[in-house]
Amino acid sequence: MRDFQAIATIVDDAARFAKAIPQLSLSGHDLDLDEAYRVQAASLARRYQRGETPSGVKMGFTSRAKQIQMGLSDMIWGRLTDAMRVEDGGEIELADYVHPRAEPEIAFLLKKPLSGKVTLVEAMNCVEAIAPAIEIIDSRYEGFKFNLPDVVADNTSSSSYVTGSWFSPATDISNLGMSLEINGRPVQVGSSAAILNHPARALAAASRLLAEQNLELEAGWILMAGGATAAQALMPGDHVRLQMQELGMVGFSVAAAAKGEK
Ligand code: OOG
Ligand code: MG
Repeated sequence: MRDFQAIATIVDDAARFAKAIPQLSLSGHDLDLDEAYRVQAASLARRYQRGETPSGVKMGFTSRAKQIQMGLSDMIWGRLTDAMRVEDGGEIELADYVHPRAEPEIAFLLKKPLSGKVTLVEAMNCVEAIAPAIEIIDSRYEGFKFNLPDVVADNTSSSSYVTGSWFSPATDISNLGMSLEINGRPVQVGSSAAILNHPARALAAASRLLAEQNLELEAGWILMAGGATAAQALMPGDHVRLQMQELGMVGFSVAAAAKGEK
C-alpha cells in the first residue's frame, strides 16, 4: 500500500511554491496509472481544503503535435480550479511558476452534466458555449520531463487557463485556423482539426475517461480540449495572444520583472 497522501503533498507543494521536483518515477515512487490518478485526486483535495473550487477538466495529448513534443501518446486528463483562471488580458508573474509554457486550445462551457460513453452529438448537446483558450502548463518536474504516471500525478501539468469571448455551440469548430503569437510574432500555427480531428471528440473522451473512475463532467464546468500545437516557453515581458478563425482572440502577458527571488 502506497502513501498517496505523502506523494500528493510532494506534487502539491511543488505547484504551490513553484519549486521543481525530481520525477516521482526516478525518486522511489514508481506509480501505475491508476495510482497516479489517486495521487492527483489527493493533491487536488488539498487545494479544495485551501478554499479552491473545481471549475472543470483539461484534456492532454489530444493532438499529434503535443504527443510528439512530449514523447507520450495516451490521452490524459487533469482537474481545473477557480484559482487557475487568469482573466483575458491579465498578467501573470513568472515567480508563480516553475517553467511555464503556453498552448492554444478550445474551451467548452457545459450547461448540463455529461457522463459515460457519449456520441459527439450528445456531447455537444451539453455545451452552452465555446471559446478560444490558452492553457499555461507548468510541469513541476525538473527539465519538464516525465513519464505518463508522473504527469498524471502532477495534475497533467495544469497551472492556469485563459478563456476568450464565448460563442454559440452551433459554431463550426471542426477546422479553425489559429495562430499563437508572442510579442506580435506567430510562434505556433495550427488548426482545431489537430485536436482529434474535431475538438468535440476531446469532450466525449473526457466524459468516457472520467466515467472509468465513476466521475462525470458537471454543469457549469469548463472542458479544455488540449493543445492543438506544441507548447511555447514563456519569458519575462512576453505578450501572448491567440488568434482563432471565427472565435476572435484571447491573451495575457507575463510581468517584465520577476517578483522577488526564486
Ligand atoms: C502535459 C499536459 C498536456 C495538452 O494540452 O496536451 C496538455 C504536458 O504537456 O506537460 O495539457
Ligand atoms: Mg493543455
